[in-house]
Amino acid sequence: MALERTFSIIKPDATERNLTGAINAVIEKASLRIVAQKRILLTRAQAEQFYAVHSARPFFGELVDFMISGPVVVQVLEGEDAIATYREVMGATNPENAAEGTIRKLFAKSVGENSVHGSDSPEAAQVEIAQFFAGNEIVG
Ligand code: DAT
Ligand code: MG
Repeated sequence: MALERTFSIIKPDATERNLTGAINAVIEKASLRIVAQKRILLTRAQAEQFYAVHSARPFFGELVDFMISGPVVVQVLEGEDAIATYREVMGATNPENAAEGTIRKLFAKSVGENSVHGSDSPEAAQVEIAQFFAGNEIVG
């Protein structure tokens, strides 16, 4: 086991329903520490860059429109095996397939409006964290 950091986004469908605190409670209950957090509006360019890996997918336009439709909360989470732990806590991409007690089972509206993002690898975590946070904004 290793102390790791992962990148999280609380998405516009969740901020719109005032679920930031409820989602953070699930995160903290899973022993993940929120070591950086800010509420921002993504620009279209930021959202396109963030999801560039999905740019050829049919849902890309819809995804970018959704991600800039309202405020998001970007976060850095720290803990033992934080990347895998947070993916587990988030639940499956499609809330219909998400396990009981996961954030997406509890709160997601649909496969597109699914309340949270979490990095899927150490490489992605490093790139995603650096896109939104300077080193001195992260306090472990
Ligand atoms: P995850 O967010 O679980 O890592 P992903 O990386 O495959 O999932 O996709 C990124 C986001 O794209 C996902 O959170 C929501 C959107 N998305 C994925 N598949 C979709 C689909 N079939 N229809 C609409 N949006 C989709
Ligand atoms: Mg992903």
